[in-house]
Amino acid sequence: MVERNDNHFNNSYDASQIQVLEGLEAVRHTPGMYIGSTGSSGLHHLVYEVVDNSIDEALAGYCDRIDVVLRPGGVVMVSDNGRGIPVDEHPKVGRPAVEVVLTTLHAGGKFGGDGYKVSGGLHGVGVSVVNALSQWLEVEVHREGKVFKQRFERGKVVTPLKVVDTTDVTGTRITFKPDPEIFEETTFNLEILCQRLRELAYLNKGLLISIKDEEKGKEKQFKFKGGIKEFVQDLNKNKNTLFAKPIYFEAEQQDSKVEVAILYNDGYAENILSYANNINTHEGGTHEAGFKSALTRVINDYARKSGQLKENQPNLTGEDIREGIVAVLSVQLLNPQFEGQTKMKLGNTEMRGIVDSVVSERLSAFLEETPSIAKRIVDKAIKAAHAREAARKARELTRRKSALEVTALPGKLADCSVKDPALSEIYLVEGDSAGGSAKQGRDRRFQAILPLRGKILNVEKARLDKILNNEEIRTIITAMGTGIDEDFDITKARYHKLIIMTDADVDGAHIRTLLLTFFYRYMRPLIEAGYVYIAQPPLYMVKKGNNQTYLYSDEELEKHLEENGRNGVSIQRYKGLGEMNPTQLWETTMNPETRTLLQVSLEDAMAADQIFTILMGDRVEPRREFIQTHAREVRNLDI
Ligand code: 0RA
Repeated sequence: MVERNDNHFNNSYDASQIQVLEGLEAVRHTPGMYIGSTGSSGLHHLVYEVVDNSIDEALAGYCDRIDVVLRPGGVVMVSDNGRGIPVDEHPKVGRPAVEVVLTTLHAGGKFGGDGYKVSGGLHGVGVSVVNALSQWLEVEVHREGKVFKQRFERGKVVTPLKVVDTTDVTGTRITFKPDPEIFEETTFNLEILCQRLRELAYLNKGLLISIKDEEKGKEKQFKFKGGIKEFVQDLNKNKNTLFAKPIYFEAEQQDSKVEVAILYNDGYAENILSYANNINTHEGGTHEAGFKSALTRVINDYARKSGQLKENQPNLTGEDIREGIVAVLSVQLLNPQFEGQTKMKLGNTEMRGIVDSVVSERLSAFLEETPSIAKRIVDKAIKAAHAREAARKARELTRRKSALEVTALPGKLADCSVKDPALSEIYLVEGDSAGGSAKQGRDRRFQAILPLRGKILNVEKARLDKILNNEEIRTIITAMGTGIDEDFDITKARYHKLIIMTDADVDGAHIRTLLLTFFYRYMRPLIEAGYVYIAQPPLYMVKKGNNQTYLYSDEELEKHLEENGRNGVSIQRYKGLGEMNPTQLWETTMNPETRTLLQVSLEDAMAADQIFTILMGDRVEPRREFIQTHAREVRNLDI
């Protein structure tokens, strides 16, 4: 009898072991399913995943600091001062809980009672995924006065959990090295990590998150007592705000938490950042819809009650009311459903009503109590409504004009001779001198060139009517033939490839971000149709004797020098397109036989829009750094 029980136990133990190994094998087999990609983005995801587990511990109220360290050799260490992952034997499988967490897919919330929720969504795939995709991983748990340690390789246990020391603190430390067999890219980018960790620190007020890059000798700490209140203030740096202190409230309803911070500036952009369980919901969703509908209703009600909006005047539109708004909406909920093209849209239907009711109640109370601020917000929205009407008239006028004028093409445009849009491409080229080279170097049968001069309009700071008056933007619109915004018609596109060609420097990156933001906001179907591309000019030319080689990234240059030696080699770094003669420009960047084009996805353009918005509010130095980082990112995008 005893023996049969033992057998039975062993059998199920083996069975669960096999399941575990199969699970982690699946992760290694198709890592993209779990972390999106095995490029830079997937690599950084590993860190976010581990940090998310510590954040959950902070949300449960047991942890107030998280430290991330980048060590030499592509190793990352994430420590927290939470309760420590439990180490007691898991009753079902007879192994320590921490081992189960690290080797079982989605083990997160399956034990330990309440207080430990799975965050779900993009992250929340479980730290076992990180384990499976690491060459090695070590976990160290400080708990019950002891230090427990265990090591894994490619997800498999190599040492059992052992007590290695005593301790008088509690916490968890996970150290891992992403597996180079899995990842194409194994170097972490400090700026990218800082960006996300800073965001997490804003979203979890009072939580200290530090990051140290041991090789670079750089260290940063993020901690915001005011949380998202400070977030919206920082997003408004260097801007004129309508009032100093953000409108702020938080509330709990039906197992969900809602937190909102709102500040207005005198600009025209709408910047609402929404989050669900700390994940940025770029595509919005139910929580954002609830926020917007409550905002529109409450402001209109107040505008009527206060007499600023007269009986005979129509209601203010949501867009009028959101002009110049900077808001952060952060919700926490139990089972988030992420939907949409990029899985960044919250789908849980209950959140619409929850956020709507919280915002209605708290915002109307705020307006009643603070009439001076309420008046400023309503005034601003009424001005926006007038401007919208003026813009409509301006658009109408352009439409009628173009119908009469048989659309004269801009003089600066060197058009191609082919008339079939499917075969035609247009290059938007930064600067007149590069534009000149491109005109000489192109194949004029199917390649059109439009040089763009000077600083292109700052789309963020202008309204639609002003954008229409900007010469550079008008030229692009006329050359494309599609119209914009409500009038956009993709069937009228004169080219099926629109190629942005800018210098590989900060200004070039800025112009590209501006253009992508403009296309994202006013010609989005162009991006959705896959018509927008980014040219890839070389960064270097390496000369040895009569041999010339063009190289398109720092990595390529390094590799080339390693393979061919450095002796007698001269390296030219191209700062601008203007440094290439027409033939070189054709060979390296424009000839369809040899060039590389990056097709811009909706996600890329959305990221540009996001970055753009962040940039406009930043101080100059971080802005520069940010653009430089981003410039590299965009170059590395997959087609
Ligand atoms: C399950 C239960 C408990 C804590 C944790 C998990 C936990 C997980 C991670 C991952 C990183 N840091 C972490 N800290 C804690 C609660 C255990 C208890 O009741 O003491």
